[in-house]
Amino acid sequence: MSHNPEVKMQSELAPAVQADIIADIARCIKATNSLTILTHQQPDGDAVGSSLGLRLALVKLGKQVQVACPNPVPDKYQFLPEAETILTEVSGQPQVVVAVDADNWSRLGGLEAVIQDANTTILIDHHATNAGGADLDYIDPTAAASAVQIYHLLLALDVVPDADIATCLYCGLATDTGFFTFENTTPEALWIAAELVAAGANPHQIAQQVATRLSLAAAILRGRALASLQTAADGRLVYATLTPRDFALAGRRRPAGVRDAYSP
Ligand SMILES: [Mn+2]
Repeated sequence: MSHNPEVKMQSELAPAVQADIIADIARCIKATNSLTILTHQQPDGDAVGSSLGLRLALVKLGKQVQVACPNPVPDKYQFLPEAETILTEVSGQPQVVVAVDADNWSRLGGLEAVIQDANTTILIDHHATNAGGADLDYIDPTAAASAVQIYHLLLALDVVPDADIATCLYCGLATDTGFFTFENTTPEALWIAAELVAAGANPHQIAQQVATRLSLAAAILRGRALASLQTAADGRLVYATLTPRDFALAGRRRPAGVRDAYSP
């Protein structure tokens, strides 16, 4: 199949919807030597992937960058490039702070105070409920993931994603779209996914790490949950029950959230 010169690249087809604020953030970043990236508690694939992708890009620009999250990175995201650089505490007194994927400040948990003490705050998030409040608010509910916004920011910073950056951002985009099955699977999400794969992200390996592989404990819990299914309200309600004994049988402590019970 020959290349069709009529086919335009994603960046031409889907310009960032908030180019002005992105340009402002890019200018602020370029003028800064040291940045701190924060993301939300109980981090998901977008929180981890977007933060790490942004960190790698800023390091490429010669910046000093630390990333912090109130909770440790879940095991299934530890494969991401330089995941070990994510700290649970902030060192020093950061002047420029970028909050990523946090739909409100309280989601930063114990790190929220860092925002109050900073000179300049930048918020990058895609939740429609986000009320903003940073010095530079880049809130775009049309973005499928914060990873999409980071991608647009990297274009504004003239950073071409390498394979590591692409892997981090693809992980964020894929997990927030349910591996391109949720309603937020827009043309833009797919174009950017294609760009990230072209840049070196491996969709198969990332899906294997994040979604396909299952630990024995998680498999046992899923099995017991399915075996416990009951119906109510004339079959309109279906529910499953997991008791402390189920968790003990699976060799796993009862997690804080139900979703965690299922995590690989
Ligand atoms: Mn997200």
